[in-house]
Amino acid sequence: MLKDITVIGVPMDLGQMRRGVDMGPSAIRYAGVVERLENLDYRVEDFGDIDIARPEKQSNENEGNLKNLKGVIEASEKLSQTVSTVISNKKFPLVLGGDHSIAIGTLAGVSKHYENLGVIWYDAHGDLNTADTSPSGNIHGMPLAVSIGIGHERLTNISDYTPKIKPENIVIIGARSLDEGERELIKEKGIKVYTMHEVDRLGMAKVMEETIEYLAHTDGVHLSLDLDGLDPHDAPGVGTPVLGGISYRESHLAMEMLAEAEVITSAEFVEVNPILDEKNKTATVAVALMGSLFGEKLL
Ligand code: NNH
Ligand code: MN
Ligand code: MN
Ligand code: MN
Repeated sequence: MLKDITVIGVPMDLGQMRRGVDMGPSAIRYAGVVERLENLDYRVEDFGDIDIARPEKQSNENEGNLKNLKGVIEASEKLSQTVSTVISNKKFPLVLGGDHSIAIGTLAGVSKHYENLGVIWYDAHGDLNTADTSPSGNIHGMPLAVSIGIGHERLTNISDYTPKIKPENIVIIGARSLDEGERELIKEKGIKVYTMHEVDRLGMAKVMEETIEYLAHTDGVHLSLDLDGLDPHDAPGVGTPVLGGISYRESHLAMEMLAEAEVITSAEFVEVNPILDEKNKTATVAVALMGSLFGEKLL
C-alpha cells in the first residue's frame, strides 16, 4: 500500500433523513484515526472536510423521488475532484462519511484513474435503488446503481463520465435487506453478492478468499464500508440498523485478509452517526477496522 494517506471528511447528511450522520467524520477523528495510522508508520495528512450544504437550505431541492438532489450533486462534484487530486498526488484517499451517498463522488474521483476498478461493497443493503424502485427517495440507497450508470442523469454523470464501474467488478458483502428492485437488478446484471446466508455458510475467510480471487483481474479495488454491514450489537450508531449482521471479529478478519492481499487502493467508511451511537462505539469500531485494513497485527 502507498505510504501516504490523505483523510477526507465528508459531513454529508443529505442522502437520508436522520440527523447526526454529518458528525461522522468528527467522531471518527475523535476516535483517533490519524494517530492509529501514524503508529503503523504511514504519513497521514488530514485534508479536513468537504463543504456540504445544510439540510435546512434544501427544502425545495427534491426532484421526483430524489431527496436533496441538488445538494448531493454539488457535494459529489467537490468530493470527486478532491479524491482525484489526492490520487494524482500518489496518496491513498481515505474518505470518512457521512451517509453513503458520498460514494457517488468518491467513485467518480477514483475510477477515472483506473481502467478496470473493482469495488467491495460491505453493507447490509445493496444501495442499488433508483428513483423508481426506492421505497424512501433517499439517495444513500442508490450510490451503487448510480456508479454502474443507472439512475438520474445528473448523478450518473458526476465528473462528466459514466459508468464508473462495471457490474462484474463488484462484490457486495453482508447484504440482508434488499428491496425488490434491487434483487431484480442484481439478477439482471449478475452482480456477485455474499448475503449473510453465504457469510454464515462459507465463513468469512472463504468469502474473502473468493472475493479477492474474483477481483484479481482488476487494476485497483475500492472498499466502500457501510458500518451497518456490521451487526448493530457491534455498530449501533447507524441510521438503518439491520439485525443479523457481520460481527466485529469477522470484520477484522476481512480487513486483515485485504491487507495481506495488498489489493485495496482507496477506501471509505460511512454511515457513522454519533447521535445514535453508544459512547462513540461505532466510530471506534471503524477506526479499529481501518487499523487492520492498513496492516495492524496482533503479534
Ligand atoms: N434500501 C433502503 C433505501 O433505499 C435503505 C438504504 N439504507 C442504507 N443503505 N443505509 O446502505 O432507502
Ligand atoms: Mn450503504
Ligand atoms: Mn475507469
Ligand atoms: Mn447500509
